[in-house]
Amino acid sequence: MSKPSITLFFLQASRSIRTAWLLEALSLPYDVKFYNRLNGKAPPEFKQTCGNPLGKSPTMKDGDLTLWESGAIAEYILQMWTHAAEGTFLLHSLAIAYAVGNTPSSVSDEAKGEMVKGMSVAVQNDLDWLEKELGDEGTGWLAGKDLTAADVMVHFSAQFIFARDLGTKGVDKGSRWKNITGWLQRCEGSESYKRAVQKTGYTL
Ligand SMILES: N[C@@H](CCC(=O)N[C@@H](CS)C(=O)NCC(=O)O)C(=O)O
Repeated sequence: MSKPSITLFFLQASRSIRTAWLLEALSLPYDVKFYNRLNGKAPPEFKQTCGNPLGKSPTMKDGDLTLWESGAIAEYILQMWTHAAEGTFLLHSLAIAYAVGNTPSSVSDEAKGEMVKGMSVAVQNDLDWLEKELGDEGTGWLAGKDLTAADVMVHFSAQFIFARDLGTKGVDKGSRWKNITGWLQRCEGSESYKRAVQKTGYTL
């Protein structure tokens, strides 16, 4: 087994528990360098080795990158899916909605169809990636064993694409993207999602 690239510099009785908890929740492998406090402070060996000029905990290393501020560390850990929700899935699918909605009436249906077909390639590619990430050997959630912010962010994007058929026209979604279909149902069956829908009256 290869060595985890993440090392958490963990100071006892500190915000470091935030980072450890998030890493555990997401099932991400990491090493811990544990330090007890000395006179209530981080001990000198913590400050000398963690790589954080402020000498505060948590500090996390991912390969050559050193990060501190527990909020920034949490964002770093979650950023891939949270940004893909907008920067990948909705970017490509909304482009279709905007293009179709703004095509002049002088453009023939055939030309419009060709344009949508061309733009659908990116959406389908994105969905194939999501399908693979949710693969049969996964936990049923995007990052870790339970629902996380990654699911919350990507769920709307996938739900919207399927509901509006943006880039997915003519595809048997339940068969090509069966993992996504099951995951959407799982997300929508979660108690927190149901409560959010009930409280807000959300519908698509
Ligand atoms: N805003 C920072 C605060 C970091 C911080 O102040 N950490 C405290 C522990 S909760 C610390 O390292 N104290 C030890 C010291 O200052 O020597 C964060 O959220 O990570």
